[in-house]
Amino acid sequence: MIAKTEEDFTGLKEIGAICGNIRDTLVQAAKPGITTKELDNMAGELFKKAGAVSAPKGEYDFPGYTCISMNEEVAHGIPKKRTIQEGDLINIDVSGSKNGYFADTGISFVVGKGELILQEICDVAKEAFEAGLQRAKPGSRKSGLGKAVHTTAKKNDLTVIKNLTGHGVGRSIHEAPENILNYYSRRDDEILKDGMVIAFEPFISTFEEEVFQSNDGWTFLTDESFVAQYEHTIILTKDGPIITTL
Ligand code: M1C
Ligand code: CO
Ligand code: CO
Repeated sequence: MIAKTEEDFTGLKEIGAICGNIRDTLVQAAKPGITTKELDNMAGELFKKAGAVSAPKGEYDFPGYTCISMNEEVAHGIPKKRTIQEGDLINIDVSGSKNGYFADTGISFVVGKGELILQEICDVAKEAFEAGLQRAKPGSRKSGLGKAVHTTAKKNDLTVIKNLTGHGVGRSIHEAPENILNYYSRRDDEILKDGMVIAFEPFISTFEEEVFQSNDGWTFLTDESFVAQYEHTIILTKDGPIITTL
């Protein structure tokens, strides 16, 4: 969407704060011994308390309030009776709506002490987000974000996932502009607009560049790589970006 009115900004910030808080609460609770289903139930309670609705459930009938992915799972992981252990790579992705406004945020992290490379991909995903954010300005090309993500990955001897993308958000969970890529494409000539709301979500990988879909119909998996994501909802304005999900 293009945010224009005071009401737009207030509504987007409200659901942004709700999703950001749920994300942080689940990250804090993701300790060895807890299952991803237990984490997801906490999110369900928090959505309800906030008068908000989970986007995966509300929009797609996804079997969970949030997407929680572990190790070989990259995205759209289904919360289940799988116990978290020290050293696991976890991704928690929280998206929801309230009063017709949507937000989307996610983070990958390592539980306790894990392999160094896992922490590294998480750090580089955040670094890639920050590099793209510098280019997230009205009047600039959308492709600049992907360029920044890919450059950051290559600088760190890592790769990007080419078949997962960021997207517009605001009045629904996935809307125009489509396909905010993790790499530069010359064909992508879209210009970012003042007030445009996007979910920017770089995916950084140890070496593979594509994920594939599990036969559960939801989960995106890797073969031999590990992948990290970092996502926020951003309102682009000429006075600088507003991150609603901090
Ligand atoms: C690139 C994996 C896809 N919040 C989720 C997302 C995922 N992005 O947009 O960040 C969507 C959740 C819907 C099941
Ligand atoms: Co998301
Ligand atoms: Co998203």
